[in-house]
Amino acid sequence: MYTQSFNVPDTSDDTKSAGLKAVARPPTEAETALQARFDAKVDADEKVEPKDWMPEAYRKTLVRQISQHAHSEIVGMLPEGNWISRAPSLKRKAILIAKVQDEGGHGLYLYSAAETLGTSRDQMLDALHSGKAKYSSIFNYPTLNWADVGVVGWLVDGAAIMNQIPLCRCSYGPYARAMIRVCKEESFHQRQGYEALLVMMRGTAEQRAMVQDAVNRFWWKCLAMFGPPDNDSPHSAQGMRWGIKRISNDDLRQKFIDATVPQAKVLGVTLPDPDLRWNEERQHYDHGAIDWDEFWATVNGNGPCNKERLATRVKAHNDGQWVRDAAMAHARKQQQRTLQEAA
Ligand code: FAQ
Repeated sequence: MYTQSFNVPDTSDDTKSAGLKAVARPPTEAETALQARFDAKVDADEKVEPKDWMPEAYRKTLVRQISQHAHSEIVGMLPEGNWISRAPSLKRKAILIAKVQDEGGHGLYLYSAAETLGTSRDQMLDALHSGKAKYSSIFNYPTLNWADVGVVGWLVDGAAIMNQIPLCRCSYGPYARAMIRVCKEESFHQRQGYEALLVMMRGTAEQRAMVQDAVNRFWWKCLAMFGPPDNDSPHSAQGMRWGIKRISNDDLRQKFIDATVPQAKVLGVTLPDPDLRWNEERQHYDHGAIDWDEFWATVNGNGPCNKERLATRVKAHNDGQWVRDAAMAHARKQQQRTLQEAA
């Protein structure tokens, strides 16, 4: 079932220097047995753990997805972090600080989960800072006013939860377990955003207009967060077969729309899609076309804030060098003390 995972390119120096195209060797008997055990585990819905044998392609897929997810969490701190010093009250400021701090924590759980697959945090951060690694498209759009902060909580965290709940059942144990706590925290994030918007909607006409404007700007970008349509999603079929992805991009997008339309009604905002209507036959909402050209331009580095986000992230990393140095010096001192006491 997963035999394509044996097609790992041969990178031996002999082959490369001879300019030959690598040909995958047939699997040995031992490898076939390991593969069969892995397949059976995935098919039985058991967890794959760090020390278990796994196909190289499965490992690579997980590192790709988990590190992208971790990067999204820490870059996702930036658009909201901007608003901590401008929050309208002490209560809102305290909530926002807690939320942004949670996102940093999610990044840490996720980097730790990816490290169990043999990739170091430095490697992952280098890939992010050099622009090679991806992070969620949504964080390349600006948060222009306080209503945007509420909408990020309601819609961006709402979309993130919809995508992440099935990941709690993902086949890789450390990722699945990290997602349980992440989802609980995201749920608080979504509610605080919705509640902040409810308060604004009970305020002045100007405040209501701010909320509507923020919804108009974020709605389509949130739908794109779920990734390209299933037919254009190169990783979906394999990810689903390996039990990493449980629900497809399009199905999750549909679930999000179906759950969000009634929330928008309660809030008193309209969603900016003239084609959005209930389809009795499908028992789902139909929706208009998503601008995938804009999505890919953003994913490929040309969104409104890509450069600014990356520059801020790199600066924060460089400014924090002294903290990492101090932590390492402290750890070395502790280790020496323990060794001296044991001697
Ligand atoms: N943005 O074949 P697929 C959050 C890329 S966390 C950028 O469908 P796959 C919390 C994809 O990586 C939000 N790139 O790929 C928070 C691939 O590129 P590659 C992040 C995207 O992996 C809230 C290519 O397109 N959540 O918001 C996007 O099967 C508030 C082809 O796509 C996660 O990462 C996108 N939206 O499915 C924080 C969840 N979509 O690698 C702060 C875990 C697709 O070939 C404030 N990840 N691409 O170069 C996943 O579930 C999956 O990786 C998908 C993509 C669904 C994102």
